[in-house]
Amino acid sequence: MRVLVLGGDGFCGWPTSLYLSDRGHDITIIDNLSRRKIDVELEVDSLTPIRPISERIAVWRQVSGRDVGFISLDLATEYDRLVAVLEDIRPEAIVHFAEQRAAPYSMRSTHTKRYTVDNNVRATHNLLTALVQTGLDVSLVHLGTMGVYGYGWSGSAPIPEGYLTVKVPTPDGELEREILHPANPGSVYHMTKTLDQLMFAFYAKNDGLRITDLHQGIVWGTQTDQTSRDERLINRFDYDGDYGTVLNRFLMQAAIGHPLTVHGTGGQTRAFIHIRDTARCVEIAVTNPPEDDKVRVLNQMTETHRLLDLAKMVADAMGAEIAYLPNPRVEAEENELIVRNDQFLALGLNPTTLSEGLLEEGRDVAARYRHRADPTKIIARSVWRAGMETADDLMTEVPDQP
Ligand code: NAD
Ligand code: USQ
Repeated sequence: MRVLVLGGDGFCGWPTSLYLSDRGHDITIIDNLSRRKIDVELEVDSLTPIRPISERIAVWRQVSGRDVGFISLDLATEYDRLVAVLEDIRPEAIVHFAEQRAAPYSMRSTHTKRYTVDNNVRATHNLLTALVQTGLDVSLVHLGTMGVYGYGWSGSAPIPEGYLTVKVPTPDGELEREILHPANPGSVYHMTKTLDQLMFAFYAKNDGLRITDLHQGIVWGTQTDQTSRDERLINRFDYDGDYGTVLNRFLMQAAIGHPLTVHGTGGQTRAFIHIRDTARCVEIAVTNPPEDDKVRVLNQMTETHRLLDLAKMVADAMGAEIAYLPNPRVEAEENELIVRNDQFLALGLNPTTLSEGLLEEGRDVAARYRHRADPTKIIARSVWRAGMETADDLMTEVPDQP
């Protein structure tokens, strides 16, 4: 298939682009390289030495014999160019990864809140109107998040895949209705993903666009079979307090002898997926588009874990200590999380789990590049609790230990 990968230079987009290319799809990446620019702004760098996009693509051609196209384009601000690119390439499928994706960065300041909403909402809406304007018959696959459901809202009831059946009282009894699961975002970033959902529902209903929204859990791991073929293809590894996600942060922290930074008691339960499964799931979604004008929602996660259990697992395996830090976020201290992912399993996903030795892969990557780490960037400095402005305000609190 001819596939456009929007955000194809990022942590999920790069390995997915190579995976799809390796599987015989014809890939063009669109990216404005904003993620690399934010690293410059935050004065941090990927733990792994990622190469410029042109070099990445040239090396992939050398090792695979396959071409991947690249177009530098800002989806949020370059609408006419987007339409021209769509008309030129005439993709059969589009994978949309191109949003500002860090919750802490989105809560860092008034500027980053506004940037995250402007960038994400405009990027998604521009894409939808461009698809309507060009009239292309495309299957759109968007990377959403498990965080649209929020945590703890439904207690121990399993989280369904996107929709909930509710009973509405009527004068004569009650009616059953299927609604989008109530949105319960925990950050401005997560809020943009809930707005994306509404835009998808509207354009699917009104214009018949074929859309799949993947509600993805926290991605961990670094390498895939494709990115490990040459060091110059290596994927990015974020460890800083804004962009580093929890499990990769724990692996990196253990590798450099930093205590594992558990927020609060570590009673938060979250959904996880390995980067290899991200790429597999995207291909499954691209090749199985919805058949009608209802947005197809799939929960893209393979397992759930309590953060403290993860920290203990990493601490035991690597000899690290655990630090219980005051939580900079506004979130439930503890929650249960049971998630349905029946659709991906039925479509053939064979999940990669934490117990399959992949923790060692993460540990090896973290250990190999630990000399590149800047320990001053580890503690989360974005504080979104009312009355607290900096991480220093937060450090005056002594959290309860479990
Ligand atoms: P990332 O920041 O590494 O990659 C996003 C890419 O999109 C970057 O290369 C960036 O330059 C590009 N981009 C952003 N705005 C753009 C714009 N306006 N125009 C063009 N390009 C733009 O993020 P990631 O971790 O690869 O996440 C990709 C997607 O998956 C995001 O939408 C994110 O919300 C979702 N997701 C990620 C995770 C995770 O754990 N990383 C989990 C669930 C969902
Ligand atoms: N946490 C710690 N210690 C840390 C970092 C995080 O205890 O050092 C905690 C956080 O307080 C939170 C949990 O770990 O309770 C998850 O944090 P995270 O930064 O790993 O993940 P999150 O902010 O939820 O965002 C990430 C991606 C985002 C994606 C989301 C999927 O950055 O793009 O949408 O995971 S989900 O969480 O399922 O919504």
